[in-house]
Amino acid sequence: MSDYKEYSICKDAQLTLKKAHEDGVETAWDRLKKQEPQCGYCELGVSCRICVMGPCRIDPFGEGPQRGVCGADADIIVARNLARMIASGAASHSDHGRDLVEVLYKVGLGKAPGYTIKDPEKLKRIATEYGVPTADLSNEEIAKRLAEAIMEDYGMKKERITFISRAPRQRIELWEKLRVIPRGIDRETSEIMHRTHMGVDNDYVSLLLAAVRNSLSDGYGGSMVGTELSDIIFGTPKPGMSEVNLGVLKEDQVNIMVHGHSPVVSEMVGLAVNDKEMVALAKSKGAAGINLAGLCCTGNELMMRWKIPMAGNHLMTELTIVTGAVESIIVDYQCIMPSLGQVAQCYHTKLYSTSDKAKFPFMEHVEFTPENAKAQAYRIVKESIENFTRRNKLKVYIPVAPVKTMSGFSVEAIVGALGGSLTPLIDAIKAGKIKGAAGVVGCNNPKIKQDYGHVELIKRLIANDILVLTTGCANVAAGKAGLQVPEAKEMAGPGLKEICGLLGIPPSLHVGSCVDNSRIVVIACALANAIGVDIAQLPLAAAAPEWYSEKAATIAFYAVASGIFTVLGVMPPILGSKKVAELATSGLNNVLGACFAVEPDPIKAADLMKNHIVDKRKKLGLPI
Ligand code: BF8
Ligand code: SF4
Repeated sequence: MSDYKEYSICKDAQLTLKKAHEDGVETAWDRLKKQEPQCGYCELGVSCRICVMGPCRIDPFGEGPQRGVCGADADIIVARNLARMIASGAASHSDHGRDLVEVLYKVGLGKAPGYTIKDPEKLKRIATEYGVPTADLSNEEIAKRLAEAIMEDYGMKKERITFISRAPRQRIELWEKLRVIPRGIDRETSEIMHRTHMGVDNDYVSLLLAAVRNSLSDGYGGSMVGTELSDIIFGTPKPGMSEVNLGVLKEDQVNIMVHGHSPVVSEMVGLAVNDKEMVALAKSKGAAGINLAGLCCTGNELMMRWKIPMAGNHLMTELTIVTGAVESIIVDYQCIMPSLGQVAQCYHTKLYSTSDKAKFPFMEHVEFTPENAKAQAYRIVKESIENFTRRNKLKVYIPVAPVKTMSGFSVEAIVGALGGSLTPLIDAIKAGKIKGAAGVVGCNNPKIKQDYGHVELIKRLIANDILVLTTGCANVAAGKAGLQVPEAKEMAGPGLKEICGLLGIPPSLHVGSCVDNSRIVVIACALANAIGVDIAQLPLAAAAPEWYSEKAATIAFYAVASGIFTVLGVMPPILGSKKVAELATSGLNNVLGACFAVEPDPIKAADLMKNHIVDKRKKLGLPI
């Protein structure tokens, strides 16, 4: 493939992939090819290696074995594997959230130099939600007490996690009936690992309900904690302009990238690169300055708050190094390909891991803690500046010019843009100017042409007057395609165009990183509460067109558990059990009022979502 158009719709990806191959660099696309054909048993979810009586597999054609050594059939094996997938996703987000709790706690103790409380008003609001007193207490004392209260949400002292109360009454009653209210953030993940051990839960329905509870412990627990505490510590995002794609790299500057998910590390790097002494040092080495840019969700966190430019999403991470223009990449955790260090061997780029729980081949480990983060950030920035002198100018290739994009749509910012309440949005939905809203979220996956799923889907949704909210790698796809600037209203249907024009907002809103899917949940809950209906009655839908990650599976699960119809662009490994597949794609409707669909074609996916929204509007008696 000489022009690489089969791999990605993005010019920067196509051109840099060509350079990667000229430079002899292997990428995720190449490795996927080497893996093909991938294991059919695993694709169907019918292989099990939970214990060492196995590994076992079920013959999907009914001729070979129908039970594992322990006696588990396809339904049990598929449900157990799926539940473990959800548990891993929930654990990832929730452990990320826990790191924010730790920072908040240490800020309260005065043991986290460099970190402060950037949004004291939100600190007080969330403290009140947790029943923590705020009157006559310093911000630090409130921070400490709030952190302690949230720590209890992680354990088993409570009957239910705190933020679950944000859901509408009808939904909570349904969850109570189904016994899926999370009792503790860690408890539910731990329980799934227990249930799926050989010889514990062997009923596929019971396993899936436990997985639902685990996913809710993420959506209304770990992720929501991650979002709310990040806002308190680093500031609640406000809308503003920035830039996106590989063109954000600067040929004449020291380029430092931050990659991963937690803003705890990258915020301190942001502090260091703006230090006058560091800038002077960069100039003394012949650079015009220091350019900080993001990758993946760490990039989303920085773009949301500080409008730091974004170099790319998941499948761009290796290609970023291939530009030859990057002095360092500082990673925290999640979605960081273990190949990055190998790619960097061909260039001068230095890679740093920063978390005790995330170490990688060919990366230098510089451990960050709340106590030492500021000092460590300065150390790495200094080394990155020194590394500028090692850059081989002949190898530098920045393939495109950057594209403008808008970011920063926290719930507070959306309510602010609407003039202080959700009423104007509700009125626009009732009048049919906005037909409904859709979350378009998730990853890249080399099995799908990069960003094609996101961009085509979003284009069709907005053309049908459906307001889009994006998170994670979907943001980058939408941003690069010019869908997240106010001018993109021209691509929207007439009603959405009018509203976007009045408010000066894009028809596709960047609401944050993947933990910030909790912002979408908060909006859905607030809309349902304001109208007095359940979330499942609202004209809402969600999609993860290019998902790859266990975290995305968990997000999709808590979306459906919240009552939001969700379309997946990649098939989850469930087809080996007709019962599990049937439950996920239709049976859940009778249980949770929402279900999944799997549709790789974004045009058909948009139709499914549009039809669902029309159906919900009809049932609410709204004009179509
Ligand atoms: O948490 S969208 S590839 S970077 S998992 Fe990862 Fe997927 Fe990107 Fe953000 Ni979310
Ligand atoms: Fe095989 Fe059962 Fe062990 Fe799974 S748990 S590997 S199906 S024996």
